[in-house]
Amino acid sequence: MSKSLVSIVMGSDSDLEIMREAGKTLDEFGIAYEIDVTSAHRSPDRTAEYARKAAGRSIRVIIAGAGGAAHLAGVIAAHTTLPVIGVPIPSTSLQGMDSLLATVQMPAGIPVATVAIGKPGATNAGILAAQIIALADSSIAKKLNAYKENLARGFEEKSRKLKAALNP
Ligand code: RP5
Repeated sequence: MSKSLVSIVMGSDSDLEIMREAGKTLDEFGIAYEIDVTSAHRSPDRTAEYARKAAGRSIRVIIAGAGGAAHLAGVIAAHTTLPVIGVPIPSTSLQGMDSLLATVQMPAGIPVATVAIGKPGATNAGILAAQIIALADSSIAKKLNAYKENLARGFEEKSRKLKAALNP
């Protein structure tokens, strides 16, 4: 089994359904990843250790998802120089606006690349992680080009169907 290049981590097991989308995306590019749960607030020592040791375990990018007062991505970024992508999870009555702001509003010096709330964000986190890894891996770069071409082909098909439906 190849070593994990991406770590997908989340603040609660209740975040898994959304964070699985990041894993599915990495699967499409054939990038090995690990998944774990750790909390900035409920297991702070474990979270710090997880972040400190990630680079030594072959990890190149960390994707961190959390809801509510979502400090997980920021705390992880404080303990590593690896790129950290934050996924805001809509898990409270504020529907992710709370976690979006908590994740994105990092102070200067500790960046977290914040993506959209929920599943689209988790998907994009997977793509962004692949793009970072592709900088030093031409086989992943080729797969990213194919992915974009496939997206565009899908719209040619949508356009053809729409025109056929409007002008039968
Ligand atoms: C956050 O609180 C987690 O990331 C999750 O989105 C939210 C609720 O967690 P649970 O109460 O479901 O464990 O820390």
